[in-house]
Amino acid sequence: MSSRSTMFRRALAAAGVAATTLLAPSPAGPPAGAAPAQTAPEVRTVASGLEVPWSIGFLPDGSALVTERNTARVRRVTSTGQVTTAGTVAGVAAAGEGGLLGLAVSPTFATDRFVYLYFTAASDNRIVRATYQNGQLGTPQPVLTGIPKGTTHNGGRIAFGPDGMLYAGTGETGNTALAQDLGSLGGKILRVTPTGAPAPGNPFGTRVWTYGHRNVQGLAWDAQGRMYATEFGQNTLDEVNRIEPGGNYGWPIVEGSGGGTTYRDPIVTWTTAEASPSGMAYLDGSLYVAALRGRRLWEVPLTATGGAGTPRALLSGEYGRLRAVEVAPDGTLWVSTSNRDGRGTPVATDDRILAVSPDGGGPVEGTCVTARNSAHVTAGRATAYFIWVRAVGSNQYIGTTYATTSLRETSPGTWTRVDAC
Ligand SMILES: [Ca+2]
Repeated sequence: MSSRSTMFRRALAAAGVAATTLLAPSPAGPPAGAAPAQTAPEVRTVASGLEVPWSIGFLPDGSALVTERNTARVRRVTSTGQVTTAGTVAGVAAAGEGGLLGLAVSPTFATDRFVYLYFTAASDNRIVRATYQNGQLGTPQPVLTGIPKGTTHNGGRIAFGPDGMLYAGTGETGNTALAQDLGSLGGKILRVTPTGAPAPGNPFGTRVWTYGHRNVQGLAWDAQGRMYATEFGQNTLDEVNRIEPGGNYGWPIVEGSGGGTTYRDPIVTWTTAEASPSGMAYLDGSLYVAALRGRRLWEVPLTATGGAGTPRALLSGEYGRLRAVEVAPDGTLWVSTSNRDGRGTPVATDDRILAVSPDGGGPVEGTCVTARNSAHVTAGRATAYFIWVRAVGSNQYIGTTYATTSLRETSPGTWTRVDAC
């Protein structure tokens, strides 16, 4: 049973509904208007015709800003798929794996209007920030320059952590020695203040948070604030790592596991053909990893202690190379294709942004759940409300009646009745 179904069983138990009730099929069947039962993810194409969309960042209005690696454009994509151009970033020198890469919306965007960008310039990789107002990107100002650049392994993912600090995944640019060199910004995960200074509490008193990385393009935090990063292996093993300050993640001495006490072992490894992992997001107890060469979206369920359960492959081969994944305000995952990056086989509509519901749609943890009572209205039981869940594997809806309208998850695993969503 998926984590989401488990969550709903927990929710119902918390609401005073006996768990055994869920084992009986609902006499009324699925609520009116419910989608047919399915175990496959539900996928909606949000936008098409983009060019190597590399990073997605959501604005408070629910739309997203999207970087395009080679054109250096920042596009705005609304939830209904309207695409406009917010601006073109000056100074981007796109070549090889470099170009306009990461994007992160300021956690205080409502007051400062800042959007942060990571790109490959003529002489380095750098982080800048620019305002975004009235649909237009302002003039970028440098935040952090001097990150080594190369034809390959430029890293490029940036994200604000739960601590309000800016994190960046960098690459060793093909010069493997940089990864173990604490004096270089290459082959690292960096942690800086919003103005680019070493963040307070960093393990070496510098901008370095962790080292021994080959090429980091995915950063995410779980609900407990634990940090994770993806990493491209060379020829054998890609990695998902649990990130702890000061850690040495082994490259180029160790690829994959086997680091002993000196190097941190990953919590997941894949062959490079199965993965080549770029972006990563956390949703509902799982990490989701966008795989380029692997042409799939990996779900990595997390254990209570921050380890990994058995990964599950989604969308295998269906959409080609996948680059970015972010949680949208509606609880879906927005995933970008990367089929026009020179290594893919694009179709006419590429590149695309997809909205993916990993468990086939339905309510999402963390949001408010409104019971749908139309089936019971039809059955003459208008005072009772109906909560439904989909039983993974059986293709059946299971449900029960419930005498209130809505539940809201007030803390992880704790659901509270509310009058309305
Ligand atoms: Ca490693």
